[in-house]
Amino acid sequence: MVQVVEGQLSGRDVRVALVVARWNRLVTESLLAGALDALRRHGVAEEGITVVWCPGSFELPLVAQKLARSGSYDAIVALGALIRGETPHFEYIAGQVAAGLGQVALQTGLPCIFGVLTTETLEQALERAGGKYGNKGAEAALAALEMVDALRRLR
Ligand code: DLZ
Repeated sequence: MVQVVEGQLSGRDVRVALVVARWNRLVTESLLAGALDALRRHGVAEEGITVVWCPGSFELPLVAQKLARSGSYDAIVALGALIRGETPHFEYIAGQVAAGLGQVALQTGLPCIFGVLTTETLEQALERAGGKYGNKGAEAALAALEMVDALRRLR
């Protein structure tokens, strides 16, 4: 018989750290609000949620690594907004952040979710932070819950 493993969206006994970039704060505050709402709706306890601010997206992987190594969390969600029009070396920074967060996940074995918007304009970012394209912060939080449950099932 085929064994199928798929994580469920349960926040029970889940501890999540959200690391949030302050750059483009108008956007990242909305991503954070969406993520918090999603975690609470799925049953994550208030004491199971930690929010850490950092200066910009470039700093997200280092903070995520520190949090992941602490042993205090089941998943890390990194939230940021990189906007090409305002960001020289946009591709370089975006690539570094994506690779860095991926490394944290592989090195620590913890889900480290990429909730970083990469858009051409501020308007496009806002559309994805509670606007017409939803809230990518909420989606990142749900991805974290699914991954925590999937990894628990694979133990
Ligand atoms: C410097 C910079 C620029 C130009 N643009 C952004 C951005 O669009 N989004 C973002 O999250 N951070 C930006 N930063 C800040 C860098 O990520 C980083 O915080 C600084 O270069 C300090 O290392």
